[in-house]
Amino acid sequence: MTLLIACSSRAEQFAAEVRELDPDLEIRIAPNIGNAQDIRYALVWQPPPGLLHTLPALQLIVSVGAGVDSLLDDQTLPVVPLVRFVDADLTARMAEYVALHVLFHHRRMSEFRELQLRRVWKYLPEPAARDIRVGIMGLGVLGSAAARALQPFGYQLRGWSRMAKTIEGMTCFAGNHQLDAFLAETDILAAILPLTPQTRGLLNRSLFAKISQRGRSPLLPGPVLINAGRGGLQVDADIIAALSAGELYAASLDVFETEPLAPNSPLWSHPRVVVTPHNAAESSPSAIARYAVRQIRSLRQGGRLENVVHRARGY
Ligand code: NDP
Ligand code: OXD
Repeated sequence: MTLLIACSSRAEQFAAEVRELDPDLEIRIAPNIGNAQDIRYALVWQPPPGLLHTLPALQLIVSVGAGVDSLLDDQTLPVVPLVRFVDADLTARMAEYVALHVLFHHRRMSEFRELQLRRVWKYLPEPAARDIRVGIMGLGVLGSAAARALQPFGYQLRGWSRMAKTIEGMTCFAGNHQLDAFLAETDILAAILPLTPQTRGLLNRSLFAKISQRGRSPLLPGPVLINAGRGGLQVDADIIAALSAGELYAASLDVFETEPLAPNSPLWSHPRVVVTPHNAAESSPSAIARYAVRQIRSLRQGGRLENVVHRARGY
């Protein structure tokens, strides 16, 4: 029974953690696969496309990421259960990220920071949280945790998902036919969607134009975009154009069309943009190892796997 760890980073760390948890499990680290027939399980993060296809006895793929878009892009991905990572610590970190950036822009911190650097003591009007509508795109594990984190501040919460939902304290919208209505009721938009063919490029200029512009004075100076889902959801150039045109007031971006973000991207230096290096919700190697070992044991014992990806849906 052999586990292959095929991760573009932290592979040795994962291996050390798994060894401690299950010393009987043989571990190989890609590209040192050995006899491919031995490998029953794979723990992966951005494995080379085609690699998993070369493992004829593979029974389970555990994704180090909560998002599995890059795995599903591999047309040769074996049709065995694919389990994505879901974890309380990761979820809490995403909720923190979203709450932090909603508060940051609501409280106009990029402007206060600029004033501070110029040693200017100046009051800027700030609306009450109860007057701001935060629209969350994606109401899964992470989006719903972000909503719970925002609730105590008193924001008006709006949510958008694929299937209709009822969530206490939130007005929920679902499907493409309700997207415009959702945007029209949103001042700060936080995207925590998976990247699928349906969501690719969704955060574009025409969508920004549909976000409520009610936020303009005396409320927020304009709509805010937060993207902590995937870079492929957004069109970087459209964000820059919308900021320049005043269609967006500010943005916090954790993910980009191309990562790392190119040194010459205007997003780095835009005064109303916060750039973070895809670290909204970092997952800990020990939690990942525990999770992977649990899934492997479950499979061996004929138990239920957790968080199995629905391939046709793409998440
Ligand atoms: P879930 O699968 O739990 O939730 C996904 C949500 O997106 C669901 O509510 C789903 O709707 C909704 N959704 C999917 N497709 C559409 C669509 N076409 N239209 C409307 N809604 C849609 O995922 P998680 O919450 O665990 O994670 C979300 C994403 O966050 C991951 O896929 C990953 O890309 C990203 N991520 C980013 C991290 C970072 O550090 N920046 C860290 C971890 C994850 P429904 O409920 O109806 O199915
Ligand atoms: C993930 C990520 O999908 O870190 O888990 O982006």
